Amino acid sequence: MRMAKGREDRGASGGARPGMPPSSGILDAAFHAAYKATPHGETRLDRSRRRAQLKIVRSAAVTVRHLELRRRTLTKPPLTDFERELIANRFGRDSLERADRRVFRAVSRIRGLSAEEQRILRKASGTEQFAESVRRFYGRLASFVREVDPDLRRLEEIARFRKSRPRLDPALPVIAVAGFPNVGKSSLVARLSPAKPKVAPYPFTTLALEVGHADLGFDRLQVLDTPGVLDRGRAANPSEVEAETAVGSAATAILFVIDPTGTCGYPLADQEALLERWKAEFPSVPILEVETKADLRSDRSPRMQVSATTGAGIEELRTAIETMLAQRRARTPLPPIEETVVEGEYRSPP
Ligand SMILES: Nc1nc2c(ncn2[C@@H]2O[C@H](COP(=O)(O)OP(=O)(O)OP(=O)(O)O)[C@@H](O)[C@H]2O)c(=O)[nH]1
Ligand SMILES: [Mg+2]
Repeated sequence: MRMAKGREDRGASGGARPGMPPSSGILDAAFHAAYKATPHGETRLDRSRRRAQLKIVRSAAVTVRHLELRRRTLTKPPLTDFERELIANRFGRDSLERADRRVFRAVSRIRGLSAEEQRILRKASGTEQFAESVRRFYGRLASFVREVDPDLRRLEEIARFRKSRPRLDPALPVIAVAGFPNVGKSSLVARLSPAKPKVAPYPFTTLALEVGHADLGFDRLQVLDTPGVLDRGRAANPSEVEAETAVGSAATAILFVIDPTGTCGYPLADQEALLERWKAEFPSVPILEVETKADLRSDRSPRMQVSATTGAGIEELRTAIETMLAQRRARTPLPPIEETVVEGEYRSPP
């Protein structure tokens, strides 16, 4: 077992280099801490036994600390139900829980192994036995940690994904701006909030959720820009799945954006079909239907019409959103106070 000397930069990542398996950084840090053990003792034999004990205790402690740190990135702050749903839909149901369970099991096994080897060391009587104990422990420790490499990678991946998605405040309403690709959703989000999402004349410009905050009368509102959805069931790409998750799990209301001009590249009938499906699938979520790109057409429509380009109809749209949220608030009984604030449950975004 090689032990790295003199490398001090072993932070939370366990000194991992890009491309290396997570276990190699963790084990590197663990063996380095063990190497630095300087024992006290009356006799040479005492010191030798103590050195072996310290190597085992320290390498176990450092490994456990690193493994626990990886698990903690997903519990601090605690995952919201919406984040859980997003993760389940992106990485597979139970995939986070499975990885976490396996790393937790590795931690328990390492703790057990360390205690067992300490017992053996107490009874051992010669330097050869001490060295054998340490060798055996290092070998098992390394194999336990390597075994969970895929799980550590998965936890890292999920933590990165979580960090890159907006953290929604559960106390504030969320309006999900959704619909087919290229219809002008992001352009509307930019009109309704200070957010500056990317706008471009092709589908799938928005690939991930983004949030902007807006003040509407008494309401502070989270305006959620979502990727376009083509309504093709199982063939949906991860961005479409993300948009549907937001619509189904995060939205207080949906602002369904329709482009009737055809400039988005998708027929009106397909957009209407998606709208009908969502109405059926999410019957408790109010849907506000809006036709956009009004500057490109002159015909009338029973739906509200707006233009993100000229700003026409935007004030009316704000009022409609405000009215819808006020109606919803009037219908929703306030939860008991002790359920509304859970200490440490949520930290506002900076
Ligand atoms: N003329 C006109 N063009 C608009 C309007 N709103 C958006 N567009 C244009 O439509 C194209 C798509 O706009 P986006 O806001 O990126 O559309 P999106 O729905 O967010 O697109 P995806 O993120 O790809 O799903 C861009 O070229 C916009 O400039 C509008 O009201 N009038
Ligand atoms: Mg967009």
